[in-house]
Amino acid sequence: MSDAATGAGPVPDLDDPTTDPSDVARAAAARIAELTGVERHDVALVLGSGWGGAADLLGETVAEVPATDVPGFTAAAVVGHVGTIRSIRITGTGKHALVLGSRTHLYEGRGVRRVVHGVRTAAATGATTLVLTNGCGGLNPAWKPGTPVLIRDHINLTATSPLEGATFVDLTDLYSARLRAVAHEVDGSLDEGVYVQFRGPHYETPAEVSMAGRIGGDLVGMSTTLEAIAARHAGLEVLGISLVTNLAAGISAEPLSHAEVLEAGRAAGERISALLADVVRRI
Ligand code: 8IG
Repeated sequence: MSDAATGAGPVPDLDDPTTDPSDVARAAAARIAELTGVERHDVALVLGSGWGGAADLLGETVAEVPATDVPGFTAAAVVGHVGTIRSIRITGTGKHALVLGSRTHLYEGRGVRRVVHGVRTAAATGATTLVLTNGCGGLNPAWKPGTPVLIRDHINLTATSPLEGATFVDLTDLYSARLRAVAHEVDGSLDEGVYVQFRGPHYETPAEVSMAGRIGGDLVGMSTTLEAIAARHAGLEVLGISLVTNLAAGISAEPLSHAEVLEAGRAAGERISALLADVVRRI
């Protein structure tokens, strides 16, 4: 086993093309085990815009570490995103959740490996389930800001992949039907939708939103699809939940603002926190 795989010795550089990103993920997982005292995690959650407080009801926080203390992670770049990694003992199950409070977005220009490093690290900590959350724009005018929507499938418009070389991964059932059923048991009123990832960081034009709808999309955002692909490659079962924080451009007459996004997250906080906690306890 290499030094990286045991957590001893120098960690290879994620940006070096000769580095295997899973070696860095293993080093990160070893460091998380060391810093949290939790040998193995069962489920991992990535908290996106509006979801920052949603892990608080999951259980008791065992440890919280700055993401920058863990190999391969970089500081959070977006206001409203939390740059910590938390280990939580899930109430009533004895399982452990790894909560990634920040994500690297493709639009930051740090490369796809950084975008999916958290997901690969989660898999290396032992997690078998991944919950991806995000804030996004909605195409359905019935989805008022603050509406959570389950991701049924995605369309990746980033023109890139987290997988390198001839890595042919089947994405037929990427967003687990089993986990969506669990979410429906918790809240029978949840709608489902197809999430379309654009690169960003600009929001879409109304014409692009119209296109997203015509090709089968219901939600538009700047994250999640690359992470979901990396998760499937790593063998994780994936649940995706979007918080519609704004109507997508052109769906409403109002212009989009990041302040609106943060406010919708605050207003929906209680409902989505309870939803997330109830779903995770049943996973
Ligand atoms: I929050 O309307 C949030 N993120 N692409 N479009 C895109 N990303 C988003 C949006 C949106 N709202």
